[in-house]
Amino acid sequence: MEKLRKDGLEAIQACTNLSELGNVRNEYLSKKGLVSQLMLQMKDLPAEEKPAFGSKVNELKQSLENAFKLKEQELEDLKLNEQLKLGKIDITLPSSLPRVGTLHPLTVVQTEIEQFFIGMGYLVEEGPEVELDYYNFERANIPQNHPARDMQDTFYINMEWLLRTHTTAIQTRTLEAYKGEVPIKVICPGKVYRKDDDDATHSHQFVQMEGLVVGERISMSDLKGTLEKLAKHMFGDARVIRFRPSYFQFTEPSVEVDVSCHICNGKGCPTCKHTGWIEILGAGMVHPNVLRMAGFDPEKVSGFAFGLGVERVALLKYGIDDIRQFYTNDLRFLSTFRRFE
Ligand code: FA5
Repeated sequence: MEKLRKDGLEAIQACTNLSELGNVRNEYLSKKGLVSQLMLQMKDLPAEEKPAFGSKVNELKQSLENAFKLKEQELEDLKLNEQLKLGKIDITLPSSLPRVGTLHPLTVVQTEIEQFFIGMGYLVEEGPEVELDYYNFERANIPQNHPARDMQDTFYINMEWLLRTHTTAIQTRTLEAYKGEVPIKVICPGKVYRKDDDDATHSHQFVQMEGLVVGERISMSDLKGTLEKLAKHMFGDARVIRFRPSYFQFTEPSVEVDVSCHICNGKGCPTCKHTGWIEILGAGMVHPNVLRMAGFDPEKVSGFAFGLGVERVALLKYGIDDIRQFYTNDLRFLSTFRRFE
């Protein structure tokens, strides 16, 4: 019996993994194992020795059980440590960055222009894209059948409704809403639509931003100062701007404002159609007829207005050579604007 105990304990200690330990357990403690076979010898003993023999075998069985349990725990710990070593996580590795979207460059530029004007006390006004002919043209001093309508080739829905061709439609609505009260200082952003042929600087749908200031003694020099400040804010001092006399039915006098081309620096290239300049906005002093139609007395108040193309500003600001890039939703193009947010 002592030899069995010694051999058993040694066999248990010699095990290096749980499967070997299982085999040793079977050999010693299963139903037909060595300890059970020892029990069978009891029937050959005299009756008085049987209890002592039985309790010795039980004690042997118990000590082997204990040794198995301890060894089992030891081998399980070993296995777990090995697994931890294999699957070790290196917490010093940099984590992978989640994909983050970006603001669209036109949104970035629109917001920047809005912030510039809000900082000068302007309010933001919006209006409908499906607009009445009345607000888009008539209230802008462009009556039915007037040749000035040809300046903006229009998507008509029916005789009365159209897709607005300029944000001047928001200007005429705003003038009406103020019911002759001054001062008015608003900025009106929004999408506009024209049957223009798409090319590097033209799109059939684009974003305009209208500015309107009406009050006592508002003059052309207020307009000029405001636009010069805007150009410097958006493009820095390196770009040059110029004012050209122009014609709009709803302003008198009227100007167009160009910025020197960012691609060729004014020398002439396909982007600026070899002129060295890119037109960004139209402007002028609000026509007395427009003021009168909205209930203002042009003898007492005056105003300036301008309408700029947000895409044109974005082209210049970021040195992009084709306006169509803004609408193709190419992620390779859009993701380069993350740094501008
Ligand atoms: C107008 O739309 C006038 N309503 C602007 C205005 C407002 C003048 C208030 C006076 C007072 P114009 O058609 O020039 O004007 O357009 C204004 C600006 O929109 C242009 O200077 C240009 O920057 C941009 N623009 C015009 N057509 C397109 C086009 N097809 N694609 C992209 N931008 C355009």
